[in-house]
Amino acid sequence: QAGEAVPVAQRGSWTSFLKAIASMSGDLSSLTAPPFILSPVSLTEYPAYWCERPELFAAIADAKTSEERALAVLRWFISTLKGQYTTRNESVGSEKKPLNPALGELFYGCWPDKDGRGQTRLLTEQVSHHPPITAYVIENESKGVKLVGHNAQKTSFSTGSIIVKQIGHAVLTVKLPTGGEEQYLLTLPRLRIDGLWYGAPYIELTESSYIVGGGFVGVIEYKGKGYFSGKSHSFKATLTPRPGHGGSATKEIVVEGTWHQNSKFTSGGHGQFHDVSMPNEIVTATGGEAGGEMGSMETRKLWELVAKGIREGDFELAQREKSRIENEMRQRRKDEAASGVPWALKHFTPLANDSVYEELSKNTKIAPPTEDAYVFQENWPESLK
Ligand code: HCR
Repeated sequence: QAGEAVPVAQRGSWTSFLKAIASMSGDLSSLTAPPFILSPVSLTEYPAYWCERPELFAAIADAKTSEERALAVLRWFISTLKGQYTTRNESVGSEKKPLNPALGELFYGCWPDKDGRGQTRLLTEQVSHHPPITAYVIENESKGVKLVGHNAQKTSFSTGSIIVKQIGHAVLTVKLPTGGEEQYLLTLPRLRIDGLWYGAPYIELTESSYIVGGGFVGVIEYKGKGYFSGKSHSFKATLTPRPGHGGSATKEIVVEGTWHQNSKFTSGGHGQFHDVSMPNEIVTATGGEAGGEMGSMETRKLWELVAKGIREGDFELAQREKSRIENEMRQRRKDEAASGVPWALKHFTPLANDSVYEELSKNTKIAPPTEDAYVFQENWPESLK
């Protein structure tokens, strides 16, 4: 019998959903899940989690030395994790299954200027439907800080948990006050989704992710309850100087703590390192059409009625609208195949190999040696210029 968090009428379909997950691996985005676990938000909105502390993103540009900059990059990165991996639990009680984006789905938004930090803008495009791949760019132009990345997920099932391997990476480019720029390669942690049987899924991060650049190799190790500090959401980040790769630092820096709360230096520095007890700042969605209107492929327009159905508990409406959108997309793909003209992406150009990834991951434990990239075409909509 499935757990208490599952509405009685949906326990059968929850058990079937879990059995379907257990017997497949790869992409579970297209599996039909029971209504109680559906999120009204599409995965194309998730890149906004990278910038819910826009002042920390801007602060990367204000660092004076490469060591300060590497610490600012790490601080911003660690401070995004609470939003990326625990906000759904806090706001709606558990992790939910996001809407599976359509090819070409778009999301635009910004965090307006405040206290001289400058405006940060966000643009997301679903660059593949099968497998789902989301590409994004986040930029604070006035500060000269820009993040370009993409991500996909490969899921498997192990001893009652869903294991999510994140595929993809991001490159952060920072303009230096002295001219020139520094680039950082960011890889993504592995996720374990627990609490499935009870119908209250939650995430723990596992293994390691990397931040390489500015003369440092940063390794972030993630552990749950019973490791380092014995607490959930624990991490230990080590920044090791990389001679010959820029920067003059010689000492190793270590910070430890819990990524959804705070951390402190345990070597190479003193005091508190990060603290995310202050509320985060959610993105202001902006239409990408003339006058800031939303076009038909913009996520909140495309899924408007599905989201309304899920939010208001009208699952018939949600299901009917979801089927309508999926049928329209299927028809679009058939028409493209018949005409020989494939879907044209609006903002990104796919590239089979990323030279920045290849260069920065050399002589580290980052694998594989190369990855795809999605190159941003620098075509921000008028509303975000
Ligand atoms: C794994 C996940 C889809 C992917 C989501 C990602 C990895 C997307 C990129 C963001 O930067 C961070 C992020 C956060 C989410 O926690 C993660 C989702 C959690 C659940 C969802 C599965 C596809 C849905 C599984 C269904 C469960 C809830 C039963």
